[in-house]
Parts: sequence; C-alpha cells; structure tokens
Amino acid sequence: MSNILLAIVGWDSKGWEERFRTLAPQHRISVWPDQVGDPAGVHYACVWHPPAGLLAGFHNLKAIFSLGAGADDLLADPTLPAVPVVRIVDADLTMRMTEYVVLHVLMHHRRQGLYDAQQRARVWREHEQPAASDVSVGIMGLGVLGLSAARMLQKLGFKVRGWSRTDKTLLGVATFHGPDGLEPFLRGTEILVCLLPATPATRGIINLDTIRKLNARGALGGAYLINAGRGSLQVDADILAALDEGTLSGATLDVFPVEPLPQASPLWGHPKVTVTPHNAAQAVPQALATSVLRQIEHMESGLPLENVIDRITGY
Ligand code: NDP
Ligand code: OXD
Repeated sequence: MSNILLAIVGWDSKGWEERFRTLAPQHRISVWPDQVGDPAGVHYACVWHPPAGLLAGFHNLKAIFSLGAGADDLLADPTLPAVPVVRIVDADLTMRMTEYVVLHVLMHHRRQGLYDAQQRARVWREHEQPAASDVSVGIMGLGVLGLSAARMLQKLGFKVRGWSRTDKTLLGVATFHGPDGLEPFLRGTEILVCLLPATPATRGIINLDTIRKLNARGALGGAYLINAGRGSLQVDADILAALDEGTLSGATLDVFPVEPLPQASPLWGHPKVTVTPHNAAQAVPQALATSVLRQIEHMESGLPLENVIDRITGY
C-alpha cells in the first residue's frame, strides 16, 4: 500500500479525491490540509498549485505528480524535493486543447468577431473568405499539445508550420527551431498559436517585436494570436499596443501573467480580444487520475516513469 497525498489549490479537490479513492482502494489517499497525518508516511504527492514550501515537509516522497500538463509553478519552488516531477500527458486533455485551438483558429479565419459585431448592429454584409489552404497557422511549441493541434489543423486544410526548441521533421509541417528559427517562422505565420511551456527561455516571448514579425499581409489580411500556453509568455501591454497599431487584428487569450485577469485589465473589454478563464484544456479527474495511478503502479513495479520534467530545461 502506498500513501498518496492530494494537495490541490484553485480547483475543487472533491472530484479528485473521489476518483482516486474509487480507482485505488489499495492505497491510502489523504487530502491536504485536513487528512495529512504523519508527513513521513507520504510516498506520492499529486498536486496543483500547492503552496511553496509545502512539499519540502514530506521527506519520504518518491515522486511528485502535477495534475496539469504544466509544472512551472512547482519548479519555481526552490525547496521542491529532489524527486521526479511528472506532468500529465493524456488523450482527454490533449483533445480538449485541440478543440480549443481549432475553435479559435476557425473563429479568426472565418471572421466570427466581425459577424458578431455586424449582428449586434443588424448589418447583413458578406466579406471575402479565403480558403484554409491559403492561410498559414504557426504553432509555437510542437510538443504533445502543439502536435495534436497541428495535425487537426492540417486536416482542415490549413498550411501549418511550427517552432520548437530542438529540430524536428514532421510530415506536411514546415518546422523551425531555436532562436535562429524564430524570425523565419513568424514571418510566414498569419495565425500564431502559442502552446509553449513557461520556462526562463520563453518568458515574455509574445511581445511587440514578435507580433510585428507576423505576416499581416497574407490571405487573411491581418495577423492573429491565440495563447493557451502560459500567461508569463505574453506581455499584455504589447498585445494591446499591437492591436491598437493594427499589427495584430485579433487575439484569443486563455492565460495571463496575473490570474484571474484583474478586473481593471483593458483586455476584458477590448473588441478584438476573446478572454477565456484558463480553461482551454480542463484537467478532469475522471480521465487524469487513471494516468497518474498507472504511473504509480509503474514506479512500484520498478518500471520507469514517463513524462518526467527535465529540471534543466524547465519542462
Ligand atoms: P510539451 O513539453 O510536450 O511540449 C513543449 C513544446 O515547447 C516542445 O515542442 C518544446 O520543444 C517547445 N519548447 C520549449 N521550450 C522552448 C523554447 N525555449 N523555444 C522553442 N520551443 C520550446 O508540452 P505540452 O504540449 O504537453 O504542453 C505545453 C504547455 O501547454 C504546458 O507546458 C502548459 O503550460 C500549457 N497548458 C495549458 C493548458 C490550458 O488550459 N491553458 C492546459 C494544458 C497545458 P522540443 O519539442 O524541442 O522539446
Ligand atoms: C495545465 C493547465 O497545465 O491546466 O494542465 O494549465
């Protein structure tokens, strides 16, 4: 029997607790802060935004599982125990993100913002619509989520390009990598989709300089941004400046440097911005607890863990 701790902040932990108890009656499940007992008895921690310093108090941890795909907040804790940190990779989460990306790429591609505004003004006017095959979507981050979105967008006929840290060859996708590959990647991108992790190297990467390099003169006649990676990637003031100067024609933002997005943020009311509350791909216990428990069984049987975060690269 292993002792599994759930420490979840910002999400309702009830569903996770129920799911873990149902799937793993052979293990002891305790929920922080009420049910912890002896910290030395805890073997695995399954967490979402635990307070910094919390995990340092558990001296016999064998692994830490992030209940989301990003583990940046965990790595930001200097007292994090030196055990493997595992992130979620799961078909359910991946498909939810793919849905989000496709929904918002199509929204910009089909000028839905414009038609919504026309409807409010009772205007019946058709605008020229380019074919998907004339429009280039660029995905920053060709990992699990970026690649799945790329494949779905290809099926819809878009020209797809992608940028990653290391070199990749992907059928039908124009690939670019590293700092030198960024500018050529951006120059050919009309709709920029950001699915990068938050690391020191990606902080503030969506800034005015980046946005100005996008292709605003392609078939769409403007450049668009979708960020569902992390808020620290984007500079809100630069996005607003780019919208105001016209280098950006629209933006969909799911993540923000400060969450919840402060009431005073001009992004809320900007006519060219769609705001969603960091729910592009919800982490759903029904699907994800199974992935975590499978990995715990692996570790207990001496098999290697999958999707372990590299503490050097930060993802
Ligand atoms: P992966 O680790 O599978 O992929 C990350 C990708 O980013 C890789 O292609 C990697 O390159 C690339 N990358 C990392 N650093 C750099 C860099 N410095 N320059 C260029 N490319 C870089 O992650 P996932 O696809 O699973 O998830 C991506 C992110 O999505 C998560 O970290 C999380 O922040 C966010 N997310 C957001 C959600 C939401 O609801 N909004 C839900 C789930 C995740 P390489 O392939 O060369 O390693
Ligand atoms: C995640 C998230 O990283 O929900 O999974 O943001």
